[in-house]
Amino acid sequence: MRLSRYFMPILKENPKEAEIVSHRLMLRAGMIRQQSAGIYSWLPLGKRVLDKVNKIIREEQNRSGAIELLMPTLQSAELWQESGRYDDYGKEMLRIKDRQDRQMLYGPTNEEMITDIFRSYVKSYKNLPLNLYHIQLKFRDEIRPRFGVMRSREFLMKDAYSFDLTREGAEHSYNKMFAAYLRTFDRLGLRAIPMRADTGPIGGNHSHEFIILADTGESEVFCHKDFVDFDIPGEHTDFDSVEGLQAIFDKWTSLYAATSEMHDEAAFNAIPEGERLSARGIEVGHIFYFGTKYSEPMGAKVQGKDGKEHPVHMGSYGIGPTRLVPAIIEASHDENGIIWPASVAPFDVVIINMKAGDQACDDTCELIYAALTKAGKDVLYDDTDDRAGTKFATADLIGVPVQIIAGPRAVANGEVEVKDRKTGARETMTIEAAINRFVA
Ligand code: 5CA
Repeated sequence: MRLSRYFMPILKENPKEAEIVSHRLMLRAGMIRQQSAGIYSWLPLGKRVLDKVNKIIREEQNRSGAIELLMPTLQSAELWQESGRYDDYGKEMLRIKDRQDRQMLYGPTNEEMITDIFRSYVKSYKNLPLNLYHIQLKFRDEIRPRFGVMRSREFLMKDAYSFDLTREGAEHSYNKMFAAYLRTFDRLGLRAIPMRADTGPIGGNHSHEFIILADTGESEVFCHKDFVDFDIPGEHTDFDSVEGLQAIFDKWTSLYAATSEMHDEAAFNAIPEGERLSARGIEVGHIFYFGTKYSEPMGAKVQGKDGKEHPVHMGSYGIGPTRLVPAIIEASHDENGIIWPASVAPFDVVIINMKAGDQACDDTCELIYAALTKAGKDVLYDDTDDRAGTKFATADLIGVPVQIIAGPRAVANGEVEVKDRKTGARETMTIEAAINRFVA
């Protein structure tokens, strides 16, 4: 991508409305724009990161055996009357009437709709277990949308829904998502700790929130410090192994970890003082087991091995991709801007032409740009005629992991400078060596 032809509206001034660093940096880097309270557009740079986050989420959902579909944002009120949640949900739910005067709503979550899909097709235990997910916009009319896309009214959610014949089966499904979440957040460069959590309007009695420790987090959390160094399940984890997944779950729940709603002061104080971690955190995922709460009233039943009909045991599993982007920034930035983990960086590398219009600089940059693009890399080429200082500041702000800097002096020697955004380390090398770093 040539910056001269891209759309990346960088803000020079610090936006006044931004209270936390991720919000400030997302606005400054031209990643998002507020359209009305708590409702945002994702501008091209932000969209690139969001797509990479979603790709990792998808890969790990698929690896665990979940299957993707897509449900609509608008739902019929009738479905929610069946479960009894239409009246319970309160003002957070945006209610809409269509031209036929039918009551509709903008979905805040999809338990009812997925239960409707399930009951329409699945009749036998032989088709279980089943886990269906989608990545779709949700709307919750939060009283206090804040911190940009961290807590917005319209936001993206990956929500998965599992169906099993028995409670034991549902526990295995829960453990699959538990392990998939550990892997997902790790691949996003985050350390998320599963904590016992309150279930709120989703319901059920078995639930974990996945929390990233950050000073700007909205939740107060308490846990054992050792979680910070626990091993993440490997890519060859056997998701069909009941014992294997139970062992992962048991290990990751063996020490104290709870959000403030579930906090047990006495249990926490029983941990030796030096091993306690009392901090603030950002909830990036939340998983629930709620048994037959929806299947029973909505008639989602399957025939069991005994030939009788049984309401299915269900769980739901949410991740907030549009919250994850600012959460990653909260965890990874410095005074100059964002530092993206390579897995979600909007571009793999940025080429900075320090003297656009200078034949040697232009030729060198074009050569590198063509080679890296051909090698399948996402390359941003700053070919604008801005001052070098502005280009460096922009490259640091947008946080691309590697910068290749081509200035007249180095280029005259057939060289460029390669800068690591995270460490700031700079290395001068031949043009060929710079290319080979990515191609080899
Ligand atoms: N149906 C269940 C799980 S599928 C559910 O709705 N869970 S939830 O309410 O906990 O939301 C799941 C995830 O969505 C949260 O962990 C969070 O990452 C994200 N999320 C929730 N509310 C918001 C919001 N207002 N802004 C941004 N992300 C949000």
